[in-house]
Amino acid sequence: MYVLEDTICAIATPAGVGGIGIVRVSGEKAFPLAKKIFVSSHSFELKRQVLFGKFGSPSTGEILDEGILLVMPKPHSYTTEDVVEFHAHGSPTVLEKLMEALVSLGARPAEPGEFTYRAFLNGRLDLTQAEAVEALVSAQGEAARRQALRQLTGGLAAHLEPLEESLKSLYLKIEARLEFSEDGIPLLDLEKFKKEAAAVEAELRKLLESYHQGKIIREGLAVALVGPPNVGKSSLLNALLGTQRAIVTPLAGTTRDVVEGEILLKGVKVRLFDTAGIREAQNVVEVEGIRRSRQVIEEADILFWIIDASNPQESLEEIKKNKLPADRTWFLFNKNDLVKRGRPWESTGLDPKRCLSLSCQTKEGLDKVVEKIEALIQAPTVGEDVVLTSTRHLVEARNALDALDRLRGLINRKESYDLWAEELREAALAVGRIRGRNLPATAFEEIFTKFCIGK
Ligand SMILES: Nc1nc2c(ncn2[C@@H]2O[C@H](COP(=O)(O)OP(=O)(O)O)[C@@H](O)[C@H]2O)c(=O)[nH]1
Ligand SMILES: [Mg+2]
Repeated sequence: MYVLEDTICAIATPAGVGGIGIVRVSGEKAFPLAKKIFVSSHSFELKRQVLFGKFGSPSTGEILDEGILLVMPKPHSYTTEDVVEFHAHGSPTVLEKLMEALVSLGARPAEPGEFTYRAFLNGRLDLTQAEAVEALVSAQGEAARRQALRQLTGGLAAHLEPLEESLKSLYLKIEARLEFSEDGIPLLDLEKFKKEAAAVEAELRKLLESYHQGKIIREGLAVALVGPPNVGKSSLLNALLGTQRAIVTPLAGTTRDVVEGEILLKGVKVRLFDTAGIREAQNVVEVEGIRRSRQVIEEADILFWIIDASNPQESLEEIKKNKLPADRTWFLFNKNDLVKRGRPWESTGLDPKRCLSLSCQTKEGLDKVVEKIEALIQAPTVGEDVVLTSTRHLVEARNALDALDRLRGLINRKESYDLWAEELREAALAVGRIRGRNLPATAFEEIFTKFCIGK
């Protein structure tokens, strides 16, 4: 894993040509190295400052570029170590030369995420915040940016802290009664104890539920447009995208493959999947197309099962044949321009609350479909957008909940305190691990190596 004593350096700006390119250096030698490379008429000492001058090769003395040097002495830097940044012209050649110069003087090219790892180890960020750095860098869309920033500024950490504290205090209550059982410690107020444990459990459960929403914000909401052929799935995709993305024809079986398009709603990326019509396939291509449709049905967050309002029979039969997940499925009656006004779902047996009527041709009702998607990008369930954002968080929150669940069983069965203590300890450790406490070194490796170089 990362060697912490090394002075590390990396190009922090993206590959390619740009106005400015930044090389970042952190560690003990950052300052002496900068002194050898930075050429300026001013002498400079180790204090927080911005200097303009030339960058020279330490071996040949050749000038590589001119630019700005940022000096950030410890502990007031990203890593809390001595940090310098060379702001040069954004030329890959210049930046490579600077890197060569730094390495020749004893710095080491940084591994992905190594700067953030140091910030974490030195206590400037907890693990949820460190993870948020990467989430923010790769955020697509406004909602993902906001979520990452909230986590970066400690939103999740602040939410977890009191939970961990409560679990620890519950643990200590039991632990005290374990060790000094004879010492006249007052009897445990069991009702109060159970109430406190239940409160933590409820909070954890809310956090767990927030994971799904967090995922939607980060990765987007997947909406599948499914149904039999010729009902207007491709037409709906095009209408929602506002382009002629998918081919539309009066022929059944036009769409053979999954066609994907993206829109942004409420700052969240919505991924729309137009699929091959589901029916008895006529040939091998269609068989494969329908197989892919079914896969999309499995994986999508939302299913819009589309029905031709002027000819609903085939669609209704297919609904019966296909096991649609009731909690994710909505029924869209399309082509309402061809039928008389009213509720086309009457006498179909479908839940009216799950039905919408629209026309891709006249665009009537399309706004209702958009509103439906927006409503499904739910309002946050916990506090101010505090959400679990990674499967790592999810697993640990589940571990904690499982332990509390077992604890409840132990209490009900009047099992001994040492078993209670074990579960409470496990729950507290699991919550702590979300923030990076008590984790093995290999876990960090897994987290930080996903970062970009220079971050
Ligand atoms: N009248 C009417 N025709 C539509 C509407 N939506 C789609 N169509 C027509 O229905 C046929 C099949 O449409 P398409 O989008 O290819 O259906 P898909 O097979 O489900 O993808 C095409 O001829 C479309 O022009 C609508 O709202 N009203
Ligand atoms: Mg189609």
